[in-house]
Amino acid sequence: MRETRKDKIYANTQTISDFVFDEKVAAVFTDMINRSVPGYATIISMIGMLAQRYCTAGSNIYDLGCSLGAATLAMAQHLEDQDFTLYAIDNSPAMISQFNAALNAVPPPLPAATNERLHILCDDIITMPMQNASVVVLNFTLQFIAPEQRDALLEKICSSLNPGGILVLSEKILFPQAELNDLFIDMYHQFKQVQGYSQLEISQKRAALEKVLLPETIDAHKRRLLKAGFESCDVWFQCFNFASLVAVKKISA
Ligand code: GEK
Repeated sequence: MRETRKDKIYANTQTISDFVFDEKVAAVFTDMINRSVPGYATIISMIGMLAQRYCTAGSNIYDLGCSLGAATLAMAQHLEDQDFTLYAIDNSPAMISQFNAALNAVPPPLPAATNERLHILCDDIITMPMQNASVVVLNFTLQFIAPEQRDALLEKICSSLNPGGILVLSEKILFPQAELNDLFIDMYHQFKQVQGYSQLEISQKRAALEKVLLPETIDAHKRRLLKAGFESCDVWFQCFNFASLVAVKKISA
């Protein structure tokens, strides 16, 4: 297994430009996301359990914005012997190449037979076709999609799901009440400090993400999910301003 490198990208004072998922970020991404998203490891492991429950024989599973494939691997490990095809998609060439390298590590994270069920693609989740899905994962990806493209993406996802299929949607979130919004952001920054990030790192990363990561309220997400055609949706995990929802497509029309 490859060593996880420590994220020091914003450790020194620098001119801040918009955050991008380039080689530098991909090289430290596992450390970055674990120290930046409270509950990340729990969410990843529960995505594996949800996939085990909802994957149906012969169906497709999609991990949209897979980065280094943490959710993909959790699902594949839970589904080992089942009949599924798992598409892991990201439009960052650096992420896809490092994900592929991790799959070829010694010892490999997955048995060869499970590996054959994975298709890792460098593609745009907005334009790529989807069909015959039982489980779709958007784990902290929708927040990076332009707001005007979000409705159409969720409609495409809902149409691609078979009846009874699910979407797992994890996002950084906003709160309508300013007092709670401020409290959760403060607690989140405290969490990052406890994880070893300095005030400089926290403020420079925040500036880099300002125009790139655009969060919404839980209500806005729920409204969009129902409008896209899901029958029901609700939050199954929340820690401060990070939440994960599950949305279920109606079993029969
Ligand atoms: C995880 N899900 O570890 N098409 C494809 N990929 C995209 C697009 C797009 N249009 N826009 C952004 N991405 C992962 C973490 S990170 C979240 C997801 C974060 C990709 C982008 O390249 C990046 O790899 C990912 O979405 C978001 O469970 O860094 O907070």
